[in-house]
Amino acid sequence: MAARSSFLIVANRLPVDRSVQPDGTASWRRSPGGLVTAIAPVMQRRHGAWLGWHGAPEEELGPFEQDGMNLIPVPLSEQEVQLYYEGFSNATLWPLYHDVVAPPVFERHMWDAYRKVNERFADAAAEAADEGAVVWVQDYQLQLVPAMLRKRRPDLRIGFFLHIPFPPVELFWRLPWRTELVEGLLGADLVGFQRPGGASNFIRLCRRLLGLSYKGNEVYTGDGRSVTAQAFPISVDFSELDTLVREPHIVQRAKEIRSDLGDPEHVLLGVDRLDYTKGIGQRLEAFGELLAEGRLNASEAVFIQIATPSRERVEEYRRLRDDIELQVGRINGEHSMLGHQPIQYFHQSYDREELAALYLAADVMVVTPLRDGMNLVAKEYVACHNDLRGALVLSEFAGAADELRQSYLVNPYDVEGLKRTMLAAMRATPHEVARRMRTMRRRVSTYDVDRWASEFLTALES
Ligand code: ADQ
Repeated sequence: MAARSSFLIVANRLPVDRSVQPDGTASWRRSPGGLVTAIAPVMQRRHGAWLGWHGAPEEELGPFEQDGMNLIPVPLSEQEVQLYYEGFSNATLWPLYHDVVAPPVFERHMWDAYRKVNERFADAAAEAADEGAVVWVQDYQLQLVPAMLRKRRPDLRIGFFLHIPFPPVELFWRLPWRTELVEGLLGADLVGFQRPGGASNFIRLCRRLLGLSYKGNEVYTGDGRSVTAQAFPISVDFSELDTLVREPHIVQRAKEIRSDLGDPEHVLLGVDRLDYTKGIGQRLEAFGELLAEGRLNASEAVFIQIATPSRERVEEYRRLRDDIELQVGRINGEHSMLGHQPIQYFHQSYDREELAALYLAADVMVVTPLRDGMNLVAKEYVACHNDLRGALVLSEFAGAADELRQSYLVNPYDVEGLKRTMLAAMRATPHEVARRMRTMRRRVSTYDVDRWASEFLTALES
C-alpha cells in the first residue's frame, strides 16, 4: 500500500492521459489545464496525492507516480461510466445546474450508480489520507463524497469546489435526491463556488430544504459544526500564456493563420467544448444574419469556430453536433466564394501552442455561453494579448463576466443585441480596444490560478 498523504485531491479524473505508441507501449502524460498546474506545486511541497479515475473502464491499476505527483487510480466499470458519468453527472446534474437549457434526465438507476461510485471514492480517500490531512474534493461528479468521507474520517479537513454554476433553489428543487445531495456537500468544512450568486443559492437552499440557520456565509449544520459557502473565481496560468505568446514561433504562427485565411479585415474566434451550454448556435446565427443582411461583407470577415469533441455518447451532444454542422453548412453554402468560406469549423482538439496562436490571431473573441461556471477561454484570450489588440465579446451568463467588466457584454439569447455587439467589437478603434484589454489584463494577471488555489486552501485551513 502507498504511504498516506497529508494533502489529497479527489477528482473524477486523474490529471494524466495515457498515450499508446504505434509499437503498443503506453505512457502517461500530464493533461493540459490550469487545475494541475496550480495544484502541482502544492502537491510537491506537501507530499500530496491525487485520486481519480484513469480513463479506461474495467481496469484495475495500482498507485503510480508521474511528474512528482502520487496518483491513485479509482476503477470504474463500463456500466458505471454509462450510469454515473454519462448518466447522472452529465445527463442529470449538468443540464439541471446550467439553467435547464436541456431537459435533465431523472433515472433512479443512474442515481444508484452515482451514490455507489461516490462511496468508492470516499473509501479510497479515507484509506489514503493521513491523520488530520487536508482533502480537496472537486466538482459535480463527487458531491456526496464530503459527507461520506467525514463519516469515515472525522479527523480530516475537507474542502469542496464546484466548477459549474450552483442553480437557484427553484431549479434545484426538482431533483428527486435534492436532500441527499445537499447533505453530501455539507460534509465539507468549506464549499467553494465560482460566483457569489452560487454561494448564496446554496445557503438559501440549506435554509429552505433543511431548515438550517446561517450567519453571513456560515451555515450551521445542527450538530455543532459550521460550513462556509464562499466564492473563489477560478482563473488561468496568466504568466505561462503571456510568456508563450511572446515566443517568435507563436507570433509567426499567428501571422500565418491570418494569411492562410486570406488576410481578412476581421478574424472572429470561438473555442469551446461542443456543449449545448456554450451558445455556439446563437453566435453563428448572429454572424450568419450579419452576412445575410449585408451589414458584414463575406470577404471582410472570417469566423473560426473550434469545437472540441465532447461527451459523444450522450444523446443531447450527438444531436447538438448535427445541428451545428447543419447550420455551418447552410451559412457557408449561402455566403462562400471560391477559395473563401466565412465560417471555418473544426471539430478537433488543439495543443496549447496552436491554441495560443489562434487567440493571438483573432481580433474578436466570441464567448457566448447560455450559462457557464466561469469560462476559462475568455481569460486565456486576455492572457494572450500583451499586444493590447483583441476585443472580447462575453456573455453575461458566464462567471467570467463578474470580473471582465470591460469586455463587450452580451445577452446571448438576444440575437439582435449579439449582432450589434459583434459589429461594435469589430469596428472599435484600436485605442478603445487597448483601453479595455489593459484593464482586463490587470485583473487576470493579479487573480491567476495560483491565487485561486492558495486563497481556497488558506480559507480551508484557517
Ligand atoms: P469547461 O466547460 O470545459 O470547464 P472552460 O472553462 O472554457 O470550459 O475550459 C475549457 C478548457 O479547454 C480551456 O482551457 C480551453 O483552452 C480548453 N479547450 C477548449 N477547446 C479546446 C480545443 N479544441 N483544443 C484544446 N483545448 C481546448 C468547466 C466549467 C467552466 C469552468 C471550468 C474550470 O464548465 O465554467 O471555467 O470548468 O473551473
